[in-house]
Amino acid sequence: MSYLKSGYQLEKSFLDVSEVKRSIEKIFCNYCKLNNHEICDDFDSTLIELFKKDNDGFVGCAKLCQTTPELISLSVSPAMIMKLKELGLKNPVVNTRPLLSFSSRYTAKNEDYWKLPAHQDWYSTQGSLNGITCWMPLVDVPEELGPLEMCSGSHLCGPLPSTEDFGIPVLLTDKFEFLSLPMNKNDAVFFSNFTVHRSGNNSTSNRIRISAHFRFDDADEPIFIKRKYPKHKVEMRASGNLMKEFPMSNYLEIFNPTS
Ligand SMILES: O=C(O)CCC(=O)C(=O)O
Ligand SMILES: [Fe+2]
Repeated sequence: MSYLKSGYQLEKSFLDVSEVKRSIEKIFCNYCKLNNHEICDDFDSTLIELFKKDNDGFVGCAKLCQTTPELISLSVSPAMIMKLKELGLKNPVVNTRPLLSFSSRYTAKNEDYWKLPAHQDWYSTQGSLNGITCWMPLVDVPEELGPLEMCSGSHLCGPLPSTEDFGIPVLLTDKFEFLSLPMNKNDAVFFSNFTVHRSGNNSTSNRIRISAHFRFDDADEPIFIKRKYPKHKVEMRASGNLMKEFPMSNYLEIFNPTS
């Protein structure tokens, strides 16, 4: 079925994500080494242990992983831009910087962090009406890892009533049929901001479903232009000093390395 009819399109072997995965492993492993945290035989266990023992460290690493050149360059790669144009964005622009999700109940404080209920991305983007999300797993996602679940044709309903947390009321979701979409690393699924989707259930006890999410608008979409290109997501700077006891006396050492 075409993208316009189903509201999503799966692309097998779309882009190589191995460099992104490596950049993530490097950030977490360097952090663990420097802080004497255990590095386990497999990466997922290292993350689960870090989450348990040093939650702030886990969150810091996870956020930093979203800023690597490897990830950002995927989001603006020629193949990505070409695909967005093919799917109808005349003049693709980035809605939000790339996001990474580490989905597992063992690396989340509550369910909203790893298992999103049915929603449309529109409520978190609110850019152009033809806005598109590209979702790419960085690991193979078979059924037991909780693939993304999509509702074919749901984008044609337009914006549905939304609850505060961007979910849509259960009554409405009952009308939709969710289709589980197992994927492999390097695959990508592109979907309309109005396509209803939700997270599947990662039922494994020791595996993390790592995925990258890219969101785009179309600068040439006439209503987006008429709405004066509103920006929904605003990043705020925390006020004041982040660390009160920051050892400023060590500041010069970085310019005078001894090793
Ligand atoms: O990764 C998932 O399971 C869903 C993520 C999602 O839909 C979102 O961030 O909007
Ligand atoms: Fe979503």
